[in-house]
Amino acid sequence: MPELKHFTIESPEDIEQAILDDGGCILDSLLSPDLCDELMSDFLPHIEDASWNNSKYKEDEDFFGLKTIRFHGLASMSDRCSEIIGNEFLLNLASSLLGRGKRCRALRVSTMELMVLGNGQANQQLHRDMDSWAFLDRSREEPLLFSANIALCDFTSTNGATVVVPGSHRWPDERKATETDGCLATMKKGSALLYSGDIVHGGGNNVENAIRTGFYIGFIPSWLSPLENQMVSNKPGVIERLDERVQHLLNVVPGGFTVIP
Ligand SMILES: O=C(O)CCC(=O)C(=O)O
Ligand SMILES: [Fe+2]
Repeated sequence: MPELKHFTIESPEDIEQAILDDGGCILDSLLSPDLCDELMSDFLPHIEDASWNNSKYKEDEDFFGLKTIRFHGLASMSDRCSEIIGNEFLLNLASSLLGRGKRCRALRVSTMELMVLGNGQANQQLHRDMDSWAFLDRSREEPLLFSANIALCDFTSTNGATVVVPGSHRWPDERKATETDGCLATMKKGSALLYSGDIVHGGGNNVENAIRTGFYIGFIPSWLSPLENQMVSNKPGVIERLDERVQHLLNVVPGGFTVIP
């Protein structure tokens, strides 16, 4: 069985190399457990109010599954989102990774999503997040989407830890993953699965009687269209009150976050 390498924030170069070589890795202890608990207490009332498979679109069931709750507009639910959007470590890594091809001079956030899996959620369809921009070819070294799925609780082999197929970011589209190609991104609360938009992955199977919650944030070059319009997904006035730098990252003020040359 393949495995994902684990790192700490002390080794940014090794992390970047692992994302280039394997398509992803796990960063232990990105956020403090206290910050995760605070984020969860902000999100919990919204989760409790929502129904399973809360997408407006029936066809989304096939992709997301039946026992999942997904939210956008996260800045309206928690002021602490700014700490993730402005996280220096993630921004520097995103800047270094996306900047490799010299085709990205500024970056921004594509979307943030809360990914809640409940008891009975089956394995999600395996996919590449880059498929959201289906017209882009994948024959380049650097990713055009760099994502973090931050564990707001422990991700275990029984509560839906993400299934990841290391190396699949370099596979041709027609190659299908078999069961032995994948591994589970098990990790502690506060750790994050860091991955290229080209890697094959999907949410795992939750057989526990507790929810599994991941906080997704994806970074793209500023010339690519973001998936989420934060002015539309958030309540009026919320985004306008955020730091100028965060507003740049959320595409409200033009310019994005300048990539280190
Ligand atoms: O829930 C997860 O761990 C991953 C979900 C995912 O990959 C997606 O919805 O794109
Ligand atoms: Fe995904």
